[in-house]
Parts: sequence; C-alpha cells; structure tokens
Amino acid sequence: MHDGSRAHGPCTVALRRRVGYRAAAFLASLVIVSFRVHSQSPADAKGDDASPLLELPALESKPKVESAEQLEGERKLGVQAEGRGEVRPNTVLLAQPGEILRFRVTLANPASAGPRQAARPSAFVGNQPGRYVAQTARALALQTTGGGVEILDGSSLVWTAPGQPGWQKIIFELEEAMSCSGPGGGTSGGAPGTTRARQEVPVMVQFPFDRDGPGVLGGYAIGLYPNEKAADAGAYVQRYTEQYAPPKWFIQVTPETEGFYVSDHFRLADFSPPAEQGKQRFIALKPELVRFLEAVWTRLQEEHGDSARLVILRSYLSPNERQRLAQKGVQYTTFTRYQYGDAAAIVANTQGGDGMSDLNRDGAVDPADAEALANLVDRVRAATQTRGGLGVVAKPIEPGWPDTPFVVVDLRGVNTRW
Ligand SMILES: [Ca+2]
Repeated sequence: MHDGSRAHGPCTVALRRRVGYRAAAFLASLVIVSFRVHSQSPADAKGDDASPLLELPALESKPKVESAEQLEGERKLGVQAEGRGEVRPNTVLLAQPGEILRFRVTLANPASAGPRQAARPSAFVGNQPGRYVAQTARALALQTTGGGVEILDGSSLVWTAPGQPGWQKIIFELEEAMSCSGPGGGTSGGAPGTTRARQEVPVMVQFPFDRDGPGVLGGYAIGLYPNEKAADAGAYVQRYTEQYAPPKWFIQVTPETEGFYVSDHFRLADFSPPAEQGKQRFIALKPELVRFLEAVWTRLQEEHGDSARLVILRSYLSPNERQRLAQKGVQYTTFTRYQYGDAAAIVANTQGGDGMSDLNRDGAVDPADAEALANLVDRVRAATQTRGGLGVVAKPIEPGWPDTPFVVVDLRGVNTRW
C-alpha cells in the first residue's frame, strides 16, 4: 500500500499517518427546531404530504453530495411516547380529545453505529497540517394536522390532541446536514451532505360515547347498549356491572384508515365488522386486547413456526349489528363481550387459507385443534396474568366464516372457560 496514493482513505487514518499529528476534529452541532402547522381536513389526513422539508441554514463549506438517496433508510427515527413506548410508523396512536402526549424523538440508528457504517465513505479527506472542522446542522420538524404543540428542546415535544374527535396526523422529520472544511481545501469523499429521517404517525382522537344518547356516532348507528343494571340483565352481568357498562370511547374506521396497523400484526380492519368494510364505521377496541393477541401471536409462532398466524374472525360487534345478525338467524347473547371491545373470535393458521389449521397434527381439522389453540391461549393468559373468557366453538357461527372450529377469547377480568 502506497501511503501517498490513499487520497480517499479513512480520514483519521490518513491524517495520523501523513500529517504527523492529530488534527482536532471539532463537531459543532446546531439544533434547530421548527414547527409547521398544515391546515388539512381529516379527510385528507392519510394523503402524503410531499412538501419539501425545512430550509437548513447555509453552511460555510459545502462538501460534494454524491447522492442524497444513498443513505436513505440508514437513519431511522426513534419516536417514544411517554407512557406508551415506541411509536411505530403508520401505526395508530389512540388519544382522547384534549389528551396531552409527550414525545421524544431520536435517531434510532445513528451513522456512528451499525453494519453499514463500514461501507460508508469518508466525508472529507485532507493531507495538510491544520485545523479540520466537521459541522453538523440538525433540524427537527413536526408537522401536525391539528392540535397544539409545545417544543421542550431539540428532541422532546408535547402534542395536545384537539378537543374534537377525528383523525389527525403527526409527521416527525429530522434532517441533518454535514459540512467539512480543512486547510488547502481538501477533498470531499463520497458521503452525502444531508441525511433525512421521517416518521408518519396517524392519531385517532377517539369519539366519546353517550350511553344515554341515541346511539349514533358521526352519523353511524351503533345502537343502544343493554342496561347492565336492569333487573333482567341476569345474575352474572349484575355481579360484574362495571365490565358490562357501554364502552366510553370509539374509533372511527374508514376505507382510508382501516389499513392502518394498531400493532405489529393487526390492522384496524381486523377488529372491524367484516360486513362493513369499505364503509365508515365505529368500533370499540381496548389496547389490552391488541397487546394480548400479539402475545398469543408470538407464542403461536414459538410453538408452530414462523408461518403461523392468528386470524380474527370477529371482534367488535355493535348492538345494532347484533340485532341485524339475529334477523339472519345468527344469535349472539344480549351481553355478548364483542360489544365491549375486548373480545375476539380467532383461528390459528399454520398452513395458508383462513381457517383453523391442524394444530395437533393428527391429520384432521376438528375441535381438538381449537382446543389446542385454547390451551395455548390459556398459557399466554397465565404468563401475562390476564383474566377473561376462553372458549372453543366447534362450528362457524356467521355466514362467510371458514368451515372450521374456532376459539373465543375476551378480557372480561374474570377467568371463565367453556
Ligand atoms: Ca387436528
């Protein structure tokens, strides 16, 4: 290796070898927080806002930018919501009107780490004694379709949900521009001067439900919830009246938003009545149910392989839909847990298709397989200290369901099995 020919070698190695002393690298970090409000109607909330990012201040020396796309994907935003954990891209964040959410935004995989770093060319190479400067300008931007914003510092901010329910969108963006300079001009390597990271988060500001009202939300008829305190509610319901009170909050699901994830594997559509896909509808969905089903999914894959998946046949059922189904001969009890946002009818599928698979591998799909799934759910229930209902049903209940047995699970707070 000829020392003199390594014009594009790693900056520090070249400097130490050929310059003879260690040039001080000074990294000035400039944090700019900017905030823009786009007035956008909720109906547009899913559309991509392709407006350019922010104007970064001019830097004194501009390195050659080979390709801005080169590093795309290398940097990812880490967005944490206080009390909620990591906020995933395109995964719905549930809020209530006026709720205050505190976010912390970081670079999840800074360029100083990770396997791709080794392949990244140096940004600047010089071979003369003198002072070498790398300067980074960093800008954090938040775009929101509504609500209030309070910026605390270069990485944390507070978003207050609007007082009105509906869909909102928050976009976190982080742009970092680097410039290098040194004595004699030096040469810039292949690294781009600017990297960007962006994360789009849909927020559902939930709709309050008035149990004494007409049972209509946004023009959609949920129906009237049965009175859990009524004399004819039955001894069981009367014993657990709190569990059978109507849900307080509802999620608006539209054709534009039904594809949004609510967790790693489940979308809003999975919890919405299948008969109403493609229309606006409202559902009750407790985050505990989503978390529990994710835990079941994980256990299912641990025991049956990575191709195993959980299929939800039915989750939310409105009182009105319960009555419509009754007219078609599909009988659900007056106080069916599906009305409360914490129940699901599920099958475990390991072999493609939508129905229950031969989980116990005896060559037949029958209630014993649903029993195997129920036992698996029971193990998750014990491991997560979750209490609720768990049952096996031998035949499909609703039209259009796969002709296999299935399992019903709910989080009513009391263990019961059938
Ligand atoms: Ca079987």
